[in-house]
Amino acid sequence: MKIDVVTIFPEYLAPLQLSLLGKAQDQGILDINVHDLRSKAIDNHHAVDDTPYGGGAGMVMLPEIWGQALDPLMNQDSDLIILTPAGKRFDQSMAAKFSQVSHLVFACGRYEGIDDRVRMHYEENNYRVHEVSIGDYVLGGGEVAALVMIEAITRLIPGVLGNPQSLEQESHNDEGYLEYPNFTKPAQWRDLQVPEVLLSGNHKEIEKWRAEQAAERAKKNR
Ligand code: JD2
Repeated sequence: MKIDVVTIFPEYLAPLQLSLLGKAQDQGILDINVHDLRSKAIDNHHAVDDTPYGGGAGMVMLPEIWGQALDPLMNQDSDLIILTPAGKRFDQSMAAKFSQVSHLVFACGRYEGIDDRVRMHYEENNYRVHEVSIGDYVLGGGEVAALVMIEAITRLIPGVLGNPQSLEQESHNDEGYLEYPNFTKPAQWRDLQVPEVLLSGNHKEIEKWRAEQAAERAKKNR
């Protein structure tokens, strides 16, 4: 999978070169490139934003700068993801879908976001464009959201995650994650004993207990 990220803060995306993702890039499974939007700025003070038509607070990112940055990256194989608090909520099923595509381009805005004609232009020209939000809280920009999405998406690609068996287990429940409580050595820690059923070796009983615990947790927390 090829991933391009466009931002005025390329340093924010430094973690993409670390640990598991860095290794996947060395192995050629992933190819991640981060692009500095400001390198496309036109005027003398390299402005990337201007005041909003219609008035209101803050600044809006200039469409021409975004066009210059995105045009050379986009092709028929590309999915453009525009991060915005008003986007469709990112979840595990969206991560699974995006893990199947060949090229993702992340547009990370700042200020009050990107002139909406950028979205309109790439939609009009038949590109696949997705406005996405990672959750109902307001971030300062799209960079952290892109990091979250890239980690959730790329760990579903074979060879990126260290342990493929845990992916297989995840796919057995429809939310895509393990919801039962976990325990490891020692069998007693301080005053707390590991639940006896987990030491029993009775796999049928263990599976039943874990399903009950997962249901209880979901009821309490979700
Ligand atoms: C962003 C901002 C509009 C106020 C570009 C915030 C996001 N789950 C999420 N929360 N916030 C964002 C996000 C994404 C991109 C931008 N801002 C700041 N925009 C109103 C503040 C600018 C996601 N994904």
